[in-house]
Amino acid sequence: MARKIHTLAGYIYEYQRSVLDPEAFWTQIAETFYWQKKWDKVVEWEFDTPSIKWFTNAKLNITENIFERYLHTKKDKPAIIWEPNDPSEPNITLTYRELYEKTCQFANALKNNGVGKGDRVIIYMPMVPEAAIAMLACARIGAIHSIVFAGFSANSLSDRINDCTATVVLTSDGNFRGAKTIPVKAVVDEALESTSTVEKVIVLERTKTPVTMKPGRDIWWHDAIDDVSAENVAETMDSEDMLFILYTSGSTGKPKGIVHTCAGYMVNCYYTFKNVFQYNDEDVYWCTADVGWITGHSYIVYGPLLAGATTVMYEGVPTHPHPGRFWEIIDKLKVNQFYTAPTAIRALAAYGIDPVLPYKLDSLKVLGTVGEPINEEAWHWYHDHIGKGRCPIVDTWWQTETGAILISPLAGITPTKPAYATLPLPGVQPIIVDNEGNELKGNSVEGNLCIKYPWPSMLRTIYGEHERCQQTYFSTFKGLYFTGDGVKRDEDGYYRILGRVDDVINVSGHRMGTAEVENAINEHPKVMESAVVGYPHPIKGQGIYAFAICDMSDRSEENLKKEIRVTVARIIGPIAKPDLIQIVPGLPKTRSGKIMRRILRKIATGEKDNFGDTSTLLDPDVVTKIIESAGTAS
Ligand code: 7RM
Repeated sequence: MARKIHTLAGYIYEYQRSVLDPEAFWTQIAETFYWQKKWDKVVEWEFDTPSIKWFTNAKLNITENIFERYLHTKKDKPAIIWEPNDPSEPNITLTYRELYEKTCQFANALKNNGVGKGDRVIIYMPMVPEAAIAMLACARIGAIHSIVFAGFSANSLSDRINDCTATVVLTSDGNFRGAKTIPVKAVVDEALESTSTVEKVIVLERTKTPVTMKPGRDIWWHDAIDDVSAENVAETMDSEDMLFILYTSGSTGKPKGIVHTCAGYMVNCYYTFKNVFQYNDEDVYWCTADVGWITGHSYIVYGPLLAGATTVMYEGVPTHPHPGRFWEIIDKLKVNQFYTAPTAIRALAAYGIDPVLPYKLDSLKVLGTVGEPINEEAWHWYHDHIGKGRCPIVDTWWQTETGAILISPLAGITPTKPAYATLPLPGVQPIIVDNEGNELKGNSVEGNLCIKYPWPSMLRTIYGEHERCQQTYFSTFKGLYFTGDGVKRDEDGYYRILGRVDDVINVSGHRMGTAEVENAINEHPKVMESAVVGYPHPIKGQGIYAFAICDMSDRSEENLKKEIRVTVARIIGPIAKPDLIQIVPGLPKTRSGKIMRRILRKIATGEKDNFGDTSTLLDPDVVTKIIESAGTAS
């Protein structure tokens, strides 16, 4: 297997080599793939505009690097093991051959329904094998998939459909999530009332929830594939053709359509998967993310399948029907690598170790975390009670924008340190700068995390908004990619991610823009103005704290807060509902009208003094009033 690192010395050697000669380093990895035509140049880039191209003029199809590449040797190997929400329903295994045939068949079905290369296809589906099949089928024919997490509201869905002018939506009748059945087709119907580009909706039958099918527009998945051939010749893609768009929240109201392209994403996903998790051919690997997030794209579907791995896909939630469900699945499927989020670890740790005790967990070799900083307590609980002290924890730092893991231990090879993402992977050149953009050299420094050299799976643009891409990531610090994260490099040179330094809140590993939540709150007719900040939350990592100026004349406070939450769930989705709402008489503003979030963040954390310089405030009294009524937040 290509470029798999086996020793610490090997890591150090590869890292140095990757910095001294990045092109030679990435060439050697890329050469193990199947290319219809090889590249002219490895990388062409400049960060000012920005313009980033990897493997220029090469031709490929990512699905040929999953299927045609492995069918000879792995056709009967499980590609996906799907575990249903309800433990009494049988699980499903798809071998590489079966997944290949289903992908080709659905690719043909998409074509029959008018989808062609470059068309945008929205996937709004539960965690079922068909979600992966949908992604792969799009990639097969060169259609650009954009997955919208099925917990998002009709309004969020229609915004995304409109932004990328999608012509097809793939969905299901309903989704099983724990004890709930969510009627997702109805959400799609509502969303499509405010869109004009969608011609076809393909609906998978999953829950048998009654749905209305609009003639001419809506078709059942099983009808779409009925009698359709399972043979399909992969579309020829240019390295820089778009593979997918994935929307993520930013510091302004409108989500950004992060664009990833074919070749670089493929090479980088594969390389990081192999090395970080140290996957071996017989292993069973499980990432608990949802395919609606980047982690699901890169480390449930593309990374593992490009490595010929067996990847587990779980439909349900960690605590249903009991808080030992994850551990039960690990024993049942003999999972070797387990990758989850700190918020899930904290939520399960809150039940104590009783739900863990019935399970052996002896198949586990590697544990991983992603999505937010992990606190030391959760790290130790995971290490001791799940890994039984035997399994290295890879704390993987990366972003929707980076496409693949950038900073992380290599399991069992490089050292780990609780709460540290530790060291950059080969090919990754982090740099820490102060707020003026001066590089902070050496160890024991803290500042803004930037990357100074491109890596293959980095974002290329924001869909339809290249200027915004430049502004958001490449203008804060000239010549550098700015991550939006604060970071510390300790005395040993290890990186510890400190969290966002911009107006983004990380709730249970999901990024929420404060402006986006404020806009949603302000939709309530009784809200005049609001300001949203993050605050430390024992399970979610960060919770959402909303300060709102409201007309209270005809509502009880309790009812108004309820209504605000319903409004936010309707506009964005339940994940964006504020944990705490405080009705306030005013907001701390500067004379120029800017809300001083710094002060609100302190109040939300429970501080009563040390607000620093408040002399620039329009009305310093308002701070006192907010502090006095902080106890009413609920
Ligand atoms: C993969 C993913 C990205 C943001 C990122 C960080 C935070 C992610 C870690 C982390 C500390 C980690 N993509 N983050 N991983 N913080 N340690 N290991 O989560 O686009 O949804 O979020 O998440 O703030 O900028 S994401």
